Amino acid sequence: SNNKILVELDESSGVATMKFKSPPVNSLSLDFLTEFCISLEKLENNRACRGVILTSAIPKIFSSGLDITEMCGKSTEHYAEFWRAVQEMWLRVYGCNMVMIAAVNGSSPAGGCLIALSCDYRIMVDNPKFSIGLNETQLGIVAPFWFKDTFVNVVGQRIAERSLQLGALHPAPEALKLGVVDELVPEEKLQERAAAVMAQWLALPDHARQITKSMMRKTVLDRLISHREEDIQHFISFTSKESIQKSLRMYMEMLRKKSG
Ligand code: CO8
Repeated sequence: SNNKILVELDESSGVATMKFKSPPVNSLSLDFLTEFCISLEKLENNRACRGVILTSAIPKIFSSGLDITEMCGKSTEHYAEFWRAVQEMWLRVYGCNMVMIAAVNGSSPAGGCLIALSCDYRIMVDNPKFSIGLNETQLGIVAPFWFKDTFVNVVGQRIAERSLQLGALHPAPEALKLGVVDELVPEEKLQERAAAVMAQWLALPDHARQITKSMMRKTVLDRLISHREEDIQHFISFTSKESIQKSLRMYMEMLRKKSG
């Protein structure tokens, strides 16, 4: 069903909000990713829209990252289709001409963190119960090079190197200290603050800001664009390994036990 992402465009300010609403945890399933890309593309093609705020309609969770069930016990064709959709999501957000602001109102592991890192600015709710980070190693998997590149471009080599190896999920105050997010605000101030930051960014002439953004991000975008098929093949062979399947199953089991 086409209702995992609620889109609202305020034509007077030129600002759209995309709210993730895919219970229970906004995991990035193939359906979610497909709808996300279509929604973003529509906004890109709408001249009335100049900026997008990404946030969640689900309390306490921004996004739980890639839907692990899409990576478990599926066919090679399915893995290829899924991974292409993950790549597409990143290429669209990281390469987006519009101003993208993440209003992170809950936990944001792995793929959820990647979405936030791909925006121009991150505001997170000031609650130490919410954490954000690329925790792939904790699942026994490896963050792809373009996840790593995006992370390095936000926090720098040293912090990324340590955080990625440890698969660290940083509670909001620590995420601020490390530069994973740009600021923390009380939950009830989040939308207002996101709108205020957006207004600052939109005060610049679009063309100069867009060319500058593209100049900063082009190398990293091109690295995936020119190795896209290889990256898909790599994902398929990695994910198909029995040892990786076992790690993912054990991790899902651990999540179920924790909640049950
Ligand atoms: N995918 C699928 N199902 C999930 C996911 C997920 N990512 N996360 C949670 N769920 C399921 C749980 O299994 C649970 O199911 P059930 O109700 O059947 O038990 C349900 O959602 C609710 O989860 P919780 O009870 O855990 O909900 P909480 O509110 O207690 O916690 C969290 C929410 C914090 C989001 C928690 O669920 C969590 O930590 N989830 C795991 C997040 C995670 O580690 N994601 C990593 C995904 S991997 C990724 O994004 C990048 C992979 C790159 C691949 C590279 C390969 C080459």
